[in-house]
Amino acid sequence: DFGERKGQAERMLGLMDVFLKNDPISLQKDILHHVEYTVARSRFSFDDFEAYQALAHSVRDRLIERWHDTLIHFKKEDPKRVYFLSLEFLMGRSLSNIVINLGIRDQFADALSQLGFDFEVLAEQEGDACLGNGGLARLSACQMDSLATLDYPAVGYGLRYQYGLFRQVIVDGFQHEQPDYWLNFGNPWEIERIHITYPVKFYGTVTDEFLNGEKCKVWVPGEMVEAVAYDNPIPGYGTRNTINLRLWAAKPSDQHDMESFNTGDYVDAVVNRQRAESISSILYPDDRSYQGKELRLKQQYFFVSASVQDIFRRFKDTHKKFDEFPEKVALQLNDTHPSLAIAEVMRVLLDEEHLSWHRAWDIICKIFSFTTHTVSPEGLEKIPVDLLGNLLPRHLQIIYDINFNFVEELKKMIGLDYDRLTRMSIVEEGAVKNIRMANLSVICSHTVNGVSRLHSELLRTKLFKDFYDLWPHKFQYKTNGVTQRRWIVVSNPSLCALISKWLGTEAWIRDIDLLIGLRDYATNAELHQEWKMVKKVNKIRLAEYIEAMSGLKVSLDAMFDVQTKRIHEYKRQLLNILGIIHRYDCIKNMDKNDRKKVVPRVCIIGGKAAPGYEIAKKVIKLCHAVAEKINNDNDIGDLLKLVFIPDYNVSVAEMVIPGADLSQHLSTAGHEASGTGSMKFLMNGCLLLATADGSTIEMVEEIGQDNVFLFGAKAHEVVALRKKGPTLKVPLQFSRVVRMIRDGHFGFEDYFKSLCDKIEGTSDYFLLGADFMSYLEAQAAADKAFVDEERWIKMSILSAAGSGRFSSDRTIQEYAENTWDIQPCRCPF
Ligand code: F55
Repeated sequence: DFGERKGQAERMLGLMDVFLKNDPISLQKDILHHVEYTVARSRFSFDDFEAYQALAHSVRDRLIERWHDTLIHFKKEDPKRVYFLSLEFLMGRSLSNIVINLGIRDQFADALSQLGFDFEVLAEQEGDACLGNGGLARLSACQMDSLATLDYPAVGYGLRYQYGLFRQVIVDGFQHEQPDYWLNFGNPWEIERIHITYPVKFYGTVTDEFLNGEKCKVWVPGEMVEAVAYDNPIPGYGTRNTINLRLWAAKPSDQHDMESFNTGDYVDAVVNRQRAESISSILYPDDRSYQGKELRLKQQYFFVSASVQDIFRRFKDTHKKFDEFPEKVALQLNDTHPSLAIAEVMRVLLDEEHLSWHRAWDIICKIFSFTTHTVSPEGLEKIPVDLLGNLLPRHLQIIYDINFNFVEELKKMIGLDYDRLTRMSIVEEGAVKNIRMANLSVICSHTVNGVSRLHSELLRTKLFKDFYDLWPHKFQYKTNGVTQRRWIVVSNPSLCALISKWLGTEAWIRDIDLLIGLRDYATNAELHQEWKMVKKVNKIRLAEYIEAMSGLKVSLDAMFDVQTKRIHEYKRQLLNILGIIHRYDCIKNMDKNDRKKVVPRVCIIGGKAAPGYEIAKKVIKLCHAVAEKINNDNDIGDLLKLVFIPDYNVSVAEMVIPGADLSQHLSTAGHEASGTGSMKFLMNGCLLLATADGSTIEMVEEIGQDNVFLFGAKAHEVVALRKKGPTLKVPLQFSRVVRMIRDGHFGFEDYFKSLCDKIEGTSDYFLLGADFMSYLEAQAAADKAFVDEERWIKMSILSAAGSGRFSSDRTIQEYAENTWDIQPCRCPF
């Protein structure tokens, strides 16, 4: 490899120790070295944040060793790789996760304590990387952890947004958004690769030209920007494998701009160049609707184009024939957001590699797989044809050609069923013509995955029924999962130690199926005692956070009842709040004796509303208004408290979830594609109060009906209930609590009017009224179980014991075997 520089290379290798050492002295030297030379602070004066930075750099050095070894190993073995394309990755903090996966947490903690530092305190200094909205983005992060741990040859691709998801600040109970300039404090977890750049083209025109007597298309772009790679190593647990998450940042292009410098004003030209950077500047905070914004489309193509160029470069390094492409490349589309990759690969094969349409299309059909994360037709992405044609003229042509061929084939198969042809076409006709990205993705992928069994059923019978009838073999599902490394080992160290003690091994951290072994001790008194202690420790941590944040003191004897997730009408945070008002009203109307029987509750709600989502924002305000009233009512005391936790993100979740006794998952059945928050709660021994929706159905199968508080209409009943609509009777209790809001019990009655109107009369689309009694019954059942402590703890143990199926390790293994057809490629130690 080194060729003429062999002698030099040997000398260099001789100068380096084989690997960095992990004994306390080496670690301490290393940390102090980084204090002085990387952070550039004096060894005698640095604060906790600077200590964190030095610590992070020492960890990074060790991470890089393994990352290099893995990349070299992959290069040597040249296995088929999966390229995971996602516009969002919600990584949260990295330090603890990385040292745990590298297996050097205790060594670092010891080394630090000898220096007078507490590892946990320094870890708290790290800010979250919030390059995503919600479940979809956190799922990508969990799946990267599993891909690395299971030794799969995988590469993640995404965008390096300068501004992550907005920070939620609450002022007078209202949500305000503030920018998250997360890179302000530096990012030790990324490696800037200034030499790995690709030009990305936009706008311009397409002309027909002749090349060697063949007609071909030439795209003359009107704008060019440069994509620069930032690599984020992702370490596996219990393996040397450390895979790469490559995020692209936009920089002005040097080649293209020379013209303007020669012709125009120098200062103007420089200022104009800065505009290029705006492509990767901001994450769109909306997790439901597509607004047809040009910048968003530019982001999608920017990251797709850079990733595809990178994939082709890697392939061409070692391969000549494109027919081998599908043996080496699997492209996974995380929702439709990266689906321009289909047109882009097609374009490169046709226009740059000069393959025939037939050969190129054959390759396309073998490499793409698509996972959708939505249930509703409105959730499917559409791009106005005008927008696409202007920004990416050649891609629009290719999409039209794909569609033309598809529709011709379809006619042969189903005849001239005009309605069906119209529904299945990639192009939606109408006042504004749109490209249906979901149809494009389904047509061009060999596999379409749902994220839970119910979701898959809905895809087959509703959303993609026409396609399912045509190609039943394409449709699969992989029930989502979450990584136990982050959601138990990192976030709940006491539970982690307890599980390892009772199972007699730490092997469950890689092999989640072992967790089921806890079932054997579900009634063991000694385990019960220890289990209780662990929950208490975590409740204390959460209570301290609540007090520090809001000044509210909460009782540790109360049931900690949590609902944390993005705010959405279908997730029904409003149902929770109405239930709380009902509880409050009941307590107010009780006599002293009855009050003694009330099970005390601390209700905790958290989550962000999309900035333009008015109703969701009103829910947040209502929560605060109700909390204000209840928490200051002396009649109520510790019997009921309501807390809104602001700025819910990954690191807040790591603290909230282990401290929860009960968690709520209230989506109207048939609306939550999967739900992954519930899995994190389950793993932490938190009981679920939930509708039969998304993955919950499968969770109930694992842990048994008796161990979940299920309520509400089932998915098939929801359809019937909606049809009944106006004739539906709502319970008096429901009307009463809504009336309390309308009457100004909590103030702001004018502001809340539209919220109340949304759930009364014929407009209660998400069926809060219809499910209300059933919800109250489930809540009463939870109260009853909670006072029977032994029963509660048993249910809690059985919840954690039964959570194994919901590890992303299982999900990823299923993808590898049934969708991507890839094998593990383990880096030797
Ligand atoms: C983000 C951007 C856009 Cl443009 C649209 C949607 C989103 C987004 O964040 N979606 C999302 O989080 N979907 C969720 O995916 C989870 C993982 O599969 C599911 O568990 C959850 O049910 C689903 O709502």
